[in-house]
Amino acid sequence: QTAEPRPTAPPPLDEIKLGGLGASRRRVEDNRFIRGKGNYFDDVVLPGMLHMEVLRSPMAHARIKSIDTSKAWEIPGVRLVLTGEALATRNLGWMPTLSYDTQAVLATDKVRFQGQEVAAVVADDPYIAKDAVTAIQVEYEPLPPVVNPEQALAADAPLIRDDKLGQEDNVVFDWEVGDKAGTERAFDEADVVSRVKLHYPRSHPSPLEACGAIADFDRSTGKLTVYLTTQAPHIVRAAVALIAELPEHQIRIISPDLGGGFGNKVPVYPSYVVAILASILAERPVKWVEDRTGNLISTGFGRDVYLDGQVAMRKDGKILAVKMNTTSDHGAFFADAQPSKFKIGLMHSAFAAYDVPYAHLAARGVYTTKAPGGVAYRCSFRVTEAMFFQERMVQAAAEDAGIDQAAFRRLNLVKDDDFPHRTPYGFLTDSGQYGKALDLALKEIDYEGFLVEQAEARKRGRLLGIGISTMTEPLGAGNSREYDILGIKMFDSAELRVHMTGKALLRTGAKTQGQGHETTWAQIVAHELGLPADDIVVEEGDTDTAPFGMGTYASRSTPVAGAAIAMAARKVKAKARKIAAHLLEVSEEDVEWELGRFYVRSQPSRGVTIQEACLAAYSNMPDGLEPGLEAVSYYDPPNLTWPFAAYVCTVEIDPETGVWDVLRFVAVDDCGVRINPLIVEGQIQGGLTEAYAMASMQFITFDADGNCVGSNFMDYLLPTAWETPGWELHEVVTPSPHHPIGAKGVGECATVGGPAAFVNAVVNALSHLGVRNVDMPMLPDRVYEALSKGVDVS
Ligand code: MCN
Ligand code: CUM
Repeated sequence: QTAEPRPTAPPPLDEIKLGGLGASRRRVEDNRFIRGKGNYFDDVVLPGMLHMEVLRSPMAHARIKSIDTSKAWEIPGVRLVLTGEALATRNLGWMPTLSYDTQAVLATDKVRFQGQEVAAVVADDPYIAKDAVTAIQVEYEPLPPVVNPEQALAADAPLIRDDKLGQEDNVVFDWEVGDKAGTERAFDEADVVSRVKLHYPRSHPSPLEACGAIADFDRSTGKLTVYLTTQAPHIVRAAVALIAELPEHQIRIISPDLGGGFGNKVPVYPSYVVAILASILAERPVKWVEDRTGNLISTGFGRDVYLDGQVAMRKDGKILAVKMNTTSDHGAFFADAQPSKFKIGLMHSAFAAYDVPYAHLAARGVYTTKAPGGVAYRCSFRVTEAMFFQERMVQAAAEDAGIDQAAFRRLNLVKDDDFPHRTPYGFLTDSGQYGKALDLALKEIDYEGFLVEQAEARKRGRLLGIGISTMTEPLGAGNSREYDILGIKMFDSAELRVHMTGKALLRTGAKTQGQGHETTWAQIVAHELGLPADDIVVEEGDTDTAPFGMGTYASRSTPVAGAAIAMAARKVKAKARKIAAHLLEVSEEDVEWELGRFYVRSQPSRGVTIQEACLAAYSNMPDGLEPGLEAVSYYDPPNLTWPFAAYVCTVEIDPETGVWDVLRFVAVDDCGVRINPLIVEGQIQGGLTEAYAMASMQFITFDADGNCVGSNFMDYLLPTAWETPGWELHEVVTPSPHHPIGAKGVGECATVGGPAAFVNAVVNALSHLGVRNVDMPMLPDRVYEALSKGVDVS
């Protein structure tokens, strides 16, 4: 059949009604989540499945003298007891980390942090496995613990990584970037130099669902299937292929619904590897479920970085240069998941929003007897630390120069006509309207009015403070020139299959953990093709079906996979256009497009809908054109996307107790074009809540013996609706010039930019008392000490 003219052209489709760009579409995945119908790895039950439990070290640092497993073997129902020694005979005692270090799978020589995996039991049920683990007898010879960089770098510090040939101290790396000579010159010429020393404490991503795996090796087919809590299934497949020396096509990693990730599910954990080996040995499926304490003491930490930061200025407040010296505590193994090229992640994205001519960063990483990790909890490869340090340095600099914080930022922020802007450490930012966002935030909070109120309040002994945080951050690694993990380039992918009825299946190399990809990805297709979003189903996380991708972290999904989706949809549209030309009996050049419909340029009433073109792809294709309507796109972004945020917070501190309350928090976010405003706001609210958590109550700390304090949710606090302030959200939209739909990432912005707003506010409330810093978490006793003695508290 061919297309008959209609009397008049149909009315244009309403993109919002279709669920396209800008539609606050309700999250489709919530249909199953709120009904308890989610499919988490713990819901998977395989025939003959065995259960694994891991024995963890009670000591932070100790030599293993012996491990006696005989009592565990005697317990009925025990199938396997594994130690590092048993693994070592298969060359699996150690595994590579994502940062080119090595990590013990099960400890053989020494334990190097409390909670380290020492042995594992596989049994008929989880209770037997737990009992049997306690029957394993390990004889330890204690060694001195090392719980911070100062101890690690002391002359008489014990050598933690004595397993590594040529390692003579506890230094992981020394890395520097920037123009050292230029920076020194600028400091020499400066009128004012401001200096702060800060610590960004260790935090934990604490998703509601901890980690786990079900490994299922089928000897008859040689295929290994692993249900795994991972944000990056294809990276795990590559790692397993490397570690277990299995061929890639025989490995299938399935990441089902995840109960939150927040970076916790990026690393490859020893217990994953042990579960896989156990399944190969037992020839049965083996399941490992991490308990809460195991998760809190041993997996995927973030932060733990010290800064000595300096800003050189002219006396009018213009920044001339910055110097940053960081020391990061990586625990016993350098296991950060981050681009290989950059030893301290993207710390050098600091000051990207400011016009700073010279900068130099010297970063030192050290080993301690603490759990590894390093990049997690909405960190975007240490951008969290970079922006926190930057915004704390900026506030101190404004104070030291005697200039109002808002005016100081206005003076130094990059101007609208200055894009693309080369940052002091060499990135190129894409777009922004920083002044507009800052002004909106200040207007909404009534900045001038608050300053008057604050001055009045001070006279009566009330402590009011206002804190600002303005930042742009790099989201969307990578471009393949600069970004790789273990040599695998950081691009991403989408595969779009359009069925004959105009319904479609979309798969990507990303992996949602709660961000709502099933909802938002369909909206991109709806925007590109005019198909209703409800007609598009989204699948992620199965390496046997999803196109190869690097997974979801560093808020890279929208910038990279999201771009791939638009490009795949455009390929589909290009083919549909050929089919439409055939149906309309005109040449392709005469075919025009409006949302959801092709029509003849000279006769707009003659057209075919996208659905009609889809049907024809299977039933009436032109000669010489392949049937079907599918496309795959691998997208290698030309640049990162650079969203901007201006956060302003007001607080009141109780001078009697040090308890501080957030009075108001205004957030202006510019993440370019918003695919789904409702989801974006949810991401910002969640991110601000995490920022508030770190600023007010969370840190993973260690006692002098290296015991992890914070092994449960009584000690490691999660803010509830009771403590969490109300967030006042506003937007500015500056599209990314290089992203196909102008979108920038947003998932981590609020956690990256948020903390400094709280700390700046508390410090501002105390500045007239001589206080320049209170380290996070700003627990009441710390704040009280600062205000009662007029001192910095770290
Ligand atoms: N979005 C949008 N318009 C934009 C940008 C984003 O509508 N301009 C939508 C996206 O389509 C997506 C969501 O917002 O549904 C987040 O997108 P993006 O910023 O691309 O971030 P990712 O999808 O890559 O998510 C990763 C990011 C990270 S790194 C952490 S950590 C984190 C976070 O997301 N973990 C989360 N948010 C989380 N939210 C939940 N619920 N659970 C987690 O584990
Ligand atoms: Cu660094 S936490 Mo997120 O990038 O998965």
